[in-house]
This record gives sequence, structure tokens and C-alpha cells, in this order.
Amino acid sequence: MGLDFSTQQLKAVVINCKLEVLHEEAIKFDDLTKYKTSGGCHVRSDGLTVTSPVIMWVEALDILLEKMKGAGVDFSNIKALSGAGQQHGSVYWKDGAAVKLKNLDSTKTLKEQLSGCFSVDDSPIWMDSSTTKQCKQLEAVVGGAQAMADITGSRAYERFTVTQILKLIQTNPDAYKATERISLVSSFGATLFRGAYCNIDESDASGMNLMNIRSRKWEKTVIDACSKDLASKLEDPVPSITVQGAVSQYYVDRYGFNPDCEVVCFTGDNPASLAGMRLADDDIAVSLGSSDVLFLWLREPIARTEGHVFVNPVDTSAYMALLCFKNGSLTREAVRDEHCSKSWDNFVKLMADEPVGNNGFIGLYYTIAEIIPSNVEGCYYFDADDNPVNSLTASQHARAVIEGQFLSRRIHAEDMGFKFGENSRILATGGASNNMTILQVMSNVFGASVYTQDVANSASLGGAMLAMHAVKVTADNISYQERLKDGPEFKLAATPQAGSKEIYDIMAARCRSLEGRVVSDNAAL
Ligand code: 5FX
Repeated sequence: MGLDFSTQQLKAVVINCKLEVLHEEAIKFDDLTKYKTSGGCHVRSDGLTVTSPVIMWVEALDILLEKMKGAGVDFSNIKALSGAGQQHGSVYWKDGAAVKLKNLDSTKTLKEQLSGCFSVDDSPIWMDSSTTKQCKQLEAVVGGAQAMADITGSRAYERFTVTQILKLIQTNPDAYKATERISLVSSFGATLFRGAYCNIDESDASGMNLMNIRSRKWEKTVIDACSKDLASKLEDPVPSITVQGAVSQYYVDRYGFNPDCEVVCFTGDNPASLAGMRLADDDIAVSLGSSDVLFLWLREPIARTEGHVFVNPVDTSAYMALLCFKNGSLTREAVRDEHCSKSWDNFVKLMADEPVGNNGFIGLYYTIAEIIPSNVEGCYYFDADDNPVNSLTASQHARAVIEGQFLSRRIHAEDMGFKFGENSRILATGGASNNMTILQVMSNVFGASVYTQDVANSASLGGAMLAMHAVKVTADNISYQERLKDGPEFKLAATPQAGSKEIYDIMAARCRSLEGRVVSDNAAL
């Protein structure tokens, strides 16, 4: 069984050894109306502080399991469970909570028993951006943003957990003092099932700005800058596929779980999605949504102040990178609406009027302030000699927005150490991945084959797959990809067209320097 404590809902999926989905269930947090959440959270009046009531997540689990039991799910068949949680969010267990967890009474709900167990009722989540002060403070302690990235995989980010913990220490020291353990949303999920504190897994720990991504230990300078006793309130990071132990007797008595059902570490939703998509060595996944997100499989990561390096959940000696580009589908649609009569058919026809490489024209489109590269806004066009031009024709726009986006994705992936291996695949997911013309450009720009896959709920599915792998791997040492080879099929969607690589290699180098120019022009404004 795989669970996903995501921002808006709690999901579960049950699969068998053939990777067939036997049952799926979801509870939307906003349906628990007494908590008055919108999209599963509360945005405070400062517009920066974003939290979710932790007891709402607990109650959602009560309801989810009841619902599954009612639907006839036979929990006694479940051999192992794991799951995902929205990354970065934190849960504060109050003194005495471990005893409560250990002695859960199967005649009562979890909510009834755990209500008094949290020293902070409203957990900060990844949408929070109220900790700029703490980010600056911690970066100063380690020697700056790049130093923080080198150590922890990312520069200090407002949503990353340690900045939230430091804010609690500074603004509510009593609550911090009354806290015996701090979990991530992921390890909180595992803890509920285990009835005992579970480790934070190395992959999700990489989203805390607190773990050294090479040694996989808490970074002492950062710990000490927060509070000397912080490490004693955290369960140590362990590889994501670590078995934590059997499910609590509570679930055996109340829902008929098998007492031997193993609880495997939960991880972050993004690492779990990488597992659910069954990415392998040197693969790249590109999720084409309102923002575009790249998942890179990396052996030797280069941490930068843009993007994140996490420990890989599947191969614990490897890494993954996450790159989020804000200008994704919304920007493609803006160009379609302005220049291609609001129609994808017209867009595609116009694009075909221009050759691969757009006769050297490059367009960089940031209709909203971008994350990578950071804080640039506006649209910039250049001719084949890198001279700025004021406008492009409609057909040049159609080609330029797609080529410009993928050239930028490619150079930032390369900057983080990504290299295509012989068998590398690009896996395209998300709304725009059904547009074959877009996928063809992606294949040409990256110089690799593009595949698609029908995976809904990749995070919960990844949780279930990780659980299956974790309980078998010590006995048979089979790799994750080999074990899960019969999972959702990779469908070939596009291969690079002859001659395109040479064209885009040159354009990628140009794009790198043009983007640099746009960044410094924006900074000078
Ligand atoms: C990643 O760094 C994020 O903040 C989000 O993708 C959350 O994990 C969403 F749950």
C-alpha cells in the first residue's frame, strides 16, 4: 500500500506483485469542512504564512481507512506500506506523545487519541514564505547561499524545514521547548502507522537545509545556529528504503492488518514520484504543467543556488535534482493566444512553417517572474547574430517559445551535472505531454528519445512500489528498476530528427549567454 499526504488530499493505492492497482481511495481535506481550509491549508493575513491543521491529517487517515474497510479492502493481505508527504512541512510532537502512540486503543479513532499530542497545532507547509529573515541568518552562518547549497543541496529557502524550525524557536520558544520530536509530513505518516517515531528518510531530509547531502548527517553548524538540542528532537536520516518495523497493533485490531505488515520509511512527494515513474540512471522526467518541473537522475550532482539536489530515494548512493520553471504551460498558452488565434492547431501549423532552429532566432519568454533564472520577467527576442529584435512573426513566436523553453531546461540540467548516458530516456508527463509537436522539439533539443507513461498518482504509487522493493531487496539484491520492470509502460513518443543535435548544440551555448545577458539586464533595472 502506498499513501500520499499531499497538500490537498490524502490518497492511498493498493497494488499487487504484478503492479496492478487493486484499490484507490482519496479524502479531500477541504471536505472536512470544520477545518475551513482552502486547498488543504490556511493562508494567514500576512499572505506569507501558510499552515495546515495537523489533526486534520490525522482525521483524514481515520476516514480513509474506514472508507477502505467499508469498500472491502482486505488489509490482512498487505505485506508492506510506505508513502509520500508534501515536502518541507513539519509536525511538532508534544512531550508525552511517544507514550500515546505506543498505547493506541483500537476502540477509538486516532483523532480522539492524538488531539493533545502536538505542540504546534498548525503545521507550516511548503507554501509558506514567511522565513526570509531566518534564511539570511542561516546562510550567513555557513558562508553564503552557494555554501548552503554545497552542503545541503539547496540555498536556504523559506519553505525548507529548518528555517521554519528556527522561526518557531525565535517566535514561540515555549512550543519548541514542549516538543519532543519534529517529523516531516512524510515521517509523520510513517509514525502514525508504526505507533512509534520513524526516521526521516535521506531524500526528504534533503529538503530541510539541515542535512549534509554527502555525509547524510545533520549539519552541526546549522543545528547549533538553531538550538544545540535540535538534533535530539529529530530522528536521524536513513536511506528511503529502510524498513522501520511492523505496523502498530492498533491497525491489526481495528482494521485487520497483518501483524507482520512492514512500515517502510515514507519520503517526499517528489522523490516518491521519481520512484513511481521508475526513473533510472541518467534519465530525466519533464513534467509539463502550469509550471514545468524537471526531475534529473544524477550520479555526481553540482549544487547551485537555483534548483535542488536531493538524495535519490531509489538508489541511495545516487542523487536527484528538482528544477522548477515557473513559465510552463501558462506561458505557452499566452503565446498561443496572442499569436496563434488561441488554437493549438494553428500553433502547430505555424510552428511547422519555420525550420528546426528557427533560422537562429531565439526567444526567452517570462510572462511571469521566473524561478530559474531567478527574478527575470518579460519577453526577449534575438536574431541569429544575438542582436536583440523587437518582434517576431507569428510562426517565429510559435517555434521560439517552445525551443527557448527547452534550450533553457537543457542548459540548467547540464549546469547541475546532468549528462545523457547511452540508454537515457526523457519521460514527459503533465498536460502538455500529449502535444506531439512539443515532444518532438523536446527530443531534438535534448538529443534523446522522449517517452510518455500513463501514471496517475505517481507519488502514492511510488510509495507502494518503494514498500514492495524495500521488503525484498535485502534478500535478493535485485535493483529497483528490474523488480518493477512490469510497471506502467514507457511509450516512445519522439526521437531526435537527423541534424537537429548539431543545430541545438550551438543554440544551447547561445541561449546560455543570452539568458545571462537578460539576467544582468533585469538586475540592473
Ligand atoms: C518541492 O520543493 C515543493 O515544495 C513542492 O513540490 C511540494 O513538495 C508539494 F507538495
